[in-house]
Amino acid sequence: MKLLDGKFTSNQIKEEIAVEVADIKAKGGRAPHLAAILVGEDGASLTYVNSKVKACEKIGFDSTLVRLPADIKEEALLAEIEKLNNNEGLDGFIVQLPLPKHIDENKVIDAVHPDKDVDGFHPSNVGKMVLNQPTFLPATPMGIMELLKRYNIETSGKHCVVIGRSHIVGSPISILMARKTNPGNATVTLTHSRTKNLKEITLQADIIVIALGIPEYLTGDMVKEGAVVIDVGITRVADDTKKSGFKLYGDVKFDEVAEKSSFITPVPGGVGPMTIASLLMNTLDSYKRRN
Ligand code: BQF
Repeated sequence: MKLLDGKFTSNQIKEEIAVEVADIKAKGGRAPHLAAILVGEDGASLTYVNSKVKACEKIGFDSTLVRLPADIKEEALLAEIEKLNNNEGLDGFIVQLPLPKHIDENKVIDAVHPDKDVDGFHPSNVGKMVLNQPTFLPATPMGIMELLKRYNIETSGKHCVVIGRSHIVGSPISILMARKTNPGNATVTLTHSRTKNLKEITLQADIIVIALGIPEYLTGDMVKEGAVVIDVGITRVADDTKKSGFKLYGDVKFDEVAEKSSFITPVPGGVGPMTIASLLMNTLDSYKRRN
């Protein structure tokens, strides 16, 4: 088993971007600028958005965090989004998900201008992704593709089984893995909660991408010898022995599955850091498009 080290790889990418940013600034250019809207006080969301801001600082991007109360009205949130759409000094922004239940996530996604949609969630950008046109790819699937690319993992002609069909991970990664690109060109099976005989399917997988949010769901008996396993899950489970008060669990029973796999992502330090790196790459791309 070899580790797919997302922490290491994301640091490499951040270093590459930092060099470009330093070069831009040395030539008198302005810094790329990413903004994030955070609604409410959810602990995990706050951690995620803070690590995005911190990553910006580390590589020389400008960043802006817009914090809004959990009970903000939908129209008020849409008005904030419109302000960021019209802010010429911004290269891109994200609205941290999930949102409070009284807010329609689809309306929010539609409101972000596609040219500033560095999360790649707008229907127009999803359409471009499907058509293999240049666009912002959603950060987590993009990070997985980047990890596969940098570790030279062969995907062409391989059977990739995706577990979970979310709009954020499962659905887009199945599209990217099936596209006529490298990495890509895989034969993809997209499985979900209605799938029958999942184990029969995963046992045929050369590559498994699991994005369920169910701790340790994928066990050793479900994995073929030599498979590549990508664990997108990150669930916080209370743990008094930890300083933070919780431990992070992936969707993979790591020790069992590691024994069988050729490559596997750890949790933490696997896909998560690659998500952040991809967001930064999209922001730099947006900057270049605009300058
Ligand atoms: C790591 C996310 C579920 C719902 C909304 C590094 C992140 C996570 C883990 C991170 C995630 C998950 C993010 C690690 C952003 C990934 O070291 O393993 C970074 O910050 N993520 C998000 O913004 O929203 C989510 C998961």
